Amino acid sequence: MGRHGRRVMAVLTTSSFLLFTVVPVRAADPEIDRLLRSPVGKDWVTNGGNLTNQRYSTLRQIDTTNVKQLKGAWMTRLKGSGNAGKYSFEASPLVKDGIMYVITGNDDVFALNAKTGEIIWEYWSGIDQKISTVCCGWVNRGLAMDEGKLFFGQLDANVVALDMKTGKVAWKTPIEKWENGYTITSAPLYYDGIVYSGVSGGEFGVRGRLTALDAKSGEIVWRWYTLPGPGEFGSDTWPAGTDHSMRGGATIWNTPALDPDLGLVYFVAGNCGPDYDGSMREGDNLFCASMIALKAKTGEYVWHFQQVHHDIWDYDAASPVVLFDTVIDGKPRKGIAEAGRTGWVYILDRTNGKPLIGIDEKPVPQEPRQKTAKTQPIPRGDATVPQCAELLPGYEKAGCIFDTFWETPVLMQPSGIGGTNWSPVPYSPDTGYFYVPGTVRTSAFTQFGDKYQIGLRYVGGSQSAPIGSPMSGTFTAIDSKTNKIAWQHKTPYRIGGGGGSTVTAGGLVFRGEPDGNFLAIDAKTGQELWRFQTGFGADAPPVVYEVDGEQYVAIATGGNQLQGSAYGDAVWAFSLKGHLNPLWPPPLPQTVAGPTGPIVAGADTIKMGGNNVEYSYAPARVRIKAGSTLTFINVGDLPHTATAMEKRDWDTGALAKGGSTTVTFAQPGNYYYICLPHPWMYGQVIVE
Ligand SMILES: [Cu+2]
Repeated sequence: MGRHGRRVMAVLTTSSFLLFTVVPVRAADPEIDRLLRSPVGKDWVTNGGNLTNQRYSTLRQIDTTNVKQLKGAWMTRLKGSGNAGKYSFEASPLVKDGIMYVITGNDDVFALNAKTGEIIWEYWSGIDQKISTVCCGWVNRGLAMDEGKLFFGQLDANVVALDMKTGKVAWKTPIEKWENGYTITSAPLYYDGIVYSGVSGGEFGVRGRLTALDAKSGEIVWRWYTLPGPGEFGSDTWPAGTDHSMRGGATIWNTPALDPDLGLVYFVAGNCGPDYDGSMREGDNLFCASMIALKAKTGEYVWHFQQVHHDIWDYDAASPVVLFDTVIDGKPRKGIAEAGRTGWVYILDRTNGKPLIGIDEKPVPQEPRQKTAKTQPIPRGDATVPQCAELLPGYEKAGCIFDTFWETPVLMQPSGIGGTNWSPVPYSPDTGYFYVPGTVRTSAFTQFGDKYQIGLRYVGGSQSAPIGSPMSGTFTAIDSKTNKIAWQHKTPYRIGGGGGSTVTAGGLVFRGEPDGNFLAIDAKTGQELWRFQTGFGADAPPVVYEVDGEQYVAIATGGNQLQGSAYGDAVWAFSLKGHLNPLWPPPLPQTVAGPTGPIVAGADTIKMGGNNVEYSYAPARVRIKAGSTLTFINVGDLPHTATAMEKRDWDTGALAKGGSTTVTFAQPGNYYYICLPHPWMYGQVIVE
């Protein structure tokens, strides 16, 4: 930048006329930078559409009057990449000059002809299939690009650049080591010569950070830790004289946004570690569950807003921040918003991090053993999901958001994987609405402590959904001027965990459903106008582009293991001239928590991670005689446990790939169990 700066200064002193021709050259990559700063048109060059993450396309060939004619233009299978139960396919494809680039849950990248779907080149990541520090499915949320390269993070914690023409590796930079708990799942952001990448691993006692890399060389330009070191700003929100903040999580699960006029890069940091045990980390614990603004060139701190103080519920911020401009009380304002797992949308002024509509600090229930924060920030407006749980048989207590828990399970809503999770939230300047997907699910929260060991899970408790409890979702238009619901759909399946939507100037919101349907909705009224069965879990955010004058809408359909949707390896593109018809519906996701499948009598072995479905027990339900012994064997890739639900009075402990152990069931009864690292894996043993 220094060199460019000097050149511009020199021009300034000689001629103000020349300034007009020189200023646009300030950026290293003029065309991509111009597209990133502009409303989204023909190309879709970054995960969120442009620097705002609005996912708003100005294309209007497909609109509310003709969307019923939409059909598949092409569908391409990506040669089996990421086509197994351990993967989620959540990436937004990028499109530039008629070529589509898409990355799968195995970090494999494909270039496709965006008009025909034909594969042009492929990059196979070859990542280690034994990465044991994956939190919530093998996933990659997308790519970034500059003039000639594609950028992405891998699950092995490398940031990689590929040549866009050939798919060959241009550079590869390790951010950290997966063995230490660090993985990358977010799509990076590219702008003005810099690649910004987050890091995941908040469940493994890591220290979160945003890393800025030189796009040309891959060198690290700066990194900003989301957890303050001793004496740094925010360190007084952690217990003095301890190193708990060094393993406090606050990882970055999603793509930053950037305001080039203010020169700021924005992002959100995730949950505190250990997730459910706050006993040793008294204080607000900055910068867990916070929105943060840094100077884009230097990484210097500018402002932050913490959404949840001293998080013990896994109520983190995982959805990308959205920048938008608005008028409030007659004054133009620069806004930023983010939808949290709490079910609220947090709307701030992006110049200073102050609430734009109003967020009030209010007293909340206290649990001294958890060192709970006295107050929490409560946004004015509406939540998109219920914030109180109902009492269920077998439990002593049900509570509302920010209620407390210790060793006895307490039912709460939203669950820690409820509200809006990783899914992006689009914003339409036409309607002024945010389109917010939400998961409705109850969790039984418990604390049981965890000893920190590098590279192992460090969560300090659990939050499984009770057996038989319902799971569903909401899709809500939130008015950005009031933070209130404009319209809302109840959805049959959980959403918000990975899918998300995109909105167009044609007045349409496009979004996938975990049951495979791809929908078009009237952005103003919420009315459903079109649906199409893609044949695979449609749990990725769609994109909109144009080739040779024809508008397309595309979505990756490969399922999402956390949503329980059917896996696959397909990309679909739709247009008004398309002629492909829908496929048969795939198996449906669960709407009730608990083990499924037939009860197998007399089984003696339970396979964990088998049948190409990593997060499963097979058979999941067995009937045995009292005194029988069951062998649990891990045939999957990740470490799994079988742990008695709630009471934890029997437990296989963590079994690595290939590991096995036995459990003898002496007493008749009905025994439910879960996998502690993956509490959405359920099993049942009926002992007679
Ligand atoms: Cu597991």
